[in-house]
Amino acid sequence: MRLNSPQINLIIKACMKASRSLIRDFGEVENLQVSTKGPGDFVTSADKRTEKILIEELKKAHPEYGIITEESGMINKSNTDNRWVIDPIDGTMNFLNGIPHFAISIGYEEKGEITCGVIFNPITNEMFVAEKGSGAYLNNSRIRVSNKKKIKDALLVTGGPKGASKIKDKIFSEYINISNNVSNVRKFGSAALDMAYVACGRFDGYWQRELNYWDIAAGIIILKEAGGFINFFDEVNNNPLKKNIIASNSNIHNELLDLISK
Ligand code: 2AM
Ligand code: CA
Repeated sequence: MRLNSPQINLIIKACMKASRSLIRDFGEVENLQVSTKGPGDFVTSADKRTEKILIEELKKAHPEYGIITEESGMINKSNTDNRWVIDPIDGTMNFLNGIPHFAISIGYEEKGEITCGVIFNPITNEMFVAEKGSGAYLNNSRIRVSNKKKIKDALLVTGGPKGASKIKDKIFSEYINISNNVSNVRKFGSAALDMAYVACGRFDGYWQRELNYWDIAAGIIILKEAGGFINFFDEVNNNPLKKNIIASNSNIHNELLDLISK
């Protein structure tokens, strides 16, 4: 793998450190699964623990960098030139249910642009990594988006709506409409891994509304470096941290965009 920016090395190191406790916590969740109390609170603390380790590690190298995270919000808010964008456990619901499909996702943003990122599933040991101009990798192998030409043959992935969504009907009708025009649709429960799976050609495309920036920050650069196209649609109330996204190979991108009911 020919990625060597200091930032990518820092992210990988932080991920490896945090994943050790995350793997232990996941083992514990599997035990709690069968207990009457259930793993609910435990998962919240696993999320916080993971985030704390990631922040500590990244801060050691750059105490001045801004950080956007799911649990702690903004750190060093005034530094918008250099920012880490962290999701300690993307796919929380999977984690909570003992399903080994979740990931640590960390992107690095320079002057508003994500320039490198890592998505790491510590259970399957799959690490997706990319750096601007250097390609995208799964572990040590270069990855590329699929070459599927027609949307009718495409296997897509999506997520949502979340429980509190106010646009459930719209999301469901969009789902029906898109399903009727593609080969099939999957719902795996981790936006970060959905993006990574498009980047390595397992899925041909992905769309989802009502995401948070940290769900997809690392995915943006991994997908772009794998030759994928990304589009943000229906900007959410001018809130830059809320995202509706389409991500796919280049061939089906415009057709997929047309199927979204804007
Ligand atoms: P999370 O696991 O970190 O919560 C599931 O469709 C995907 O959407 C996951 O990546 C999940 O991230 C993300 N998501 C963002 N906000 C969500 C919410 N309020 N409820 C459920 N999933 C959410
Ligand atoms: Ca998330």
